[in-house]
Amino acid sequence: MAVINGFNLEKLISQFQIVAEFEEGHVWTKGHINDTYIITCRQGGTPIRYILQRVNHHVFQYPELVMHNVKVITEHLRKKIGAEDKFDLTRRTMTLVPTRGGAPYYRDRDANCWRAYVFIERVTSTHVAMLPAQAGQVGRAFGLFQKRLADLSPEKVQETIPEFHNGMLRFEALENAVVADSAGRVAGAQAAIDFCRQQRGTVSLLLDALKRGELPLRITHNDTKIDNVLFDTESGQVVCIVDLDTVMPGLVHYDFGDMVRTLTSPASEDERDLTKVRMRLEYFEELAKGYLDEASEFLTQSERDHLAISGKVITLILGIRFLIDHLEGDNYFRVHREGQNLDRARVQFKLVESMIEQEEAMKSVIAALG
Ligand code: GN1
Ligand code: MG
Repeated sequence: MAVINGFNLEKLISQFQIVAEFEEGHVWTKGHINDTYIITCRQGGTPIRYILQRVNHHVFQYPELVMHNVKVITEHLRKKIGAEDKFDLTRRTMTLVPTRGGAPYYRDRDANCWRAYVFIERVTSTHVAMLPAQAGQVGRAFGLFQKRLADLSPEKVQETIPEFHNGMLRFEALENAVVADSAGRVAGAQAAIDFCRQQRGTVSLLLDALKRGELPLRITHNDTKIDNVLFDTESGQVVCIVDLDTVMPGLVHYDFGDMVRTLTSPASEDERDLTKVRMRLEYFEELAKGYLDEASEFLTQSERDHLAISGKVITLILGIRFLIDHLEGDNYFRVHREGQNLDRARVQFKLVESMIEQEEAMKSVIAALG
């Protein structure tokens, strides 16, 4: 199909430096924020695919900053990875296709921001780790990702969503959403709201340590869920890390914490059967091993000391964000059924409980790793 959701995909893709002829396009439904289309073109008789995305400008109010960051990061990673081995470079790092005028994005008449990436073939992704070893692979991949960016000054990238991980502000926003009750959903979410209030002290643990000067700012990915890692269909090895929209100055704990959230639980982010949701220590152990294999060479002692608590902080903050969105009528995270954001929030809170129960064990794992 050439026209979907009122967007002429054939016309849009022709704005980019592609010589191939358009064949078809369809919607890619994963991801909570941007609109994604997979475009197939033909070049010399061979199909070639691209990712075409409309950046959500409600979430990213300055898409040009996002695209500045993506350009800086992809170019840096390409140099770094290419210096190690040039084989399959456009599979092992994301490659932006510039517009005909050479810009990193195209703005349409309605001010929508569009970008095109080379499609990475022969890969799969998952939202749940299948084996502890897979958690180790992902930990290593993000450790390496941070390491490759460690020589890039954090000032080179912009803060695309200010205060993204500011738990205290998220907590205040939750209290405001409760008072406003704009969608009439507060009564049905009382237990979840109470849980957040009990955990109030947890939300700011990382930011407080940053403010005290105990943790350094680095360039981090900030959305390290397992879904954002592509695995080779044949070998099962990590090929590429995707979704660079929130790469910005941050704490390594935002990345490690989100990995603990998504790599250790056997359940989906929106699972309704909460008995399935828990933090599995054997997955945590492999994740920590893999991550530290790459990251120990640049982490400070204090950064290491905060790794074990990062999961509960990041998971709680995301739970609060899902809960706020539920209370406000699902304006931010895309939902596919009613109540999905509340389900997502509940899963996060159950995971936080499980992480708190096993906090000492997680600390021992990290300590034993050197
Ligand atoms: C959103 O769009 P997606 O799935 O990459 C969100 C992340 C959350 C994640 C939870 C900009 O990411 O912060 O951790 O959902 N991205 C933004 O699945 O808010
Ligand atoms: Mg994202």
